[in-house]
Amino acid sequence: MNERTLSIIKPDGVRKGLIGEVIRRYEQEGLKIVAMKMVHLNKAEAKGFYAVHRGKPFFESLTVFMSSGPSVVMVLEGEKAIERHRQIMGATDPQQADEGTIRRMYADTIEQNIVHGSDSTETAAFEIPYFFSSSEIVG
Ligand code: IDP
Ligand code: MG
Repeated sequence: MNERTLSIIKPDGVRKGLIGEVIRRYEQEGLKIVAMKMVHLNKAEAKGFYAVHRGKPFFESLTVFMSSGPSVVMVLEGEKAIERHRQIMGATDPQQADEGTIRRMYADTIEQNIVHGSDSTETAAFEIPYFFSSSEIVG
């Protein structure tokens, strides 16, 4: 099934100069970029995006981190794009992530793990319009 998923290169990925690396990986893997922009989330926007995690012990720290600098947000499109992107990203904790995944290669901690990816069609349906209107998505 052709799907769309939301990717975020988180503030740590931007600070480490990994925008190009991550985008190159998506292009190599055949995930088509159909929308892209830079954003600097404020705290309220970070809380809204991660509302599903409200109440968890890491929520406060996560939203401070996500609002600590600019991010790159993208919509990726392709066959099984949600699952394929999750595989390319690797597990949430970089120490648990498979060899060759973005998080294993570049992430320092379970919190500062370089990339975000929608985990289901339902999540993608919330996350994509959180950043993009339909006219900002090409194709
Ligand atoms: P995911 O990004 O792999 O889907 P989620 O469980 O949805 O992982 O968590 C969202 C984000 O919250 C993670 O990417 C990471 O930045 C942060 N996070 C998740 N679990 C922890 C934790 O145990 N400690 C600190 N931060 C965490
Ligand atoms: Mg998640």
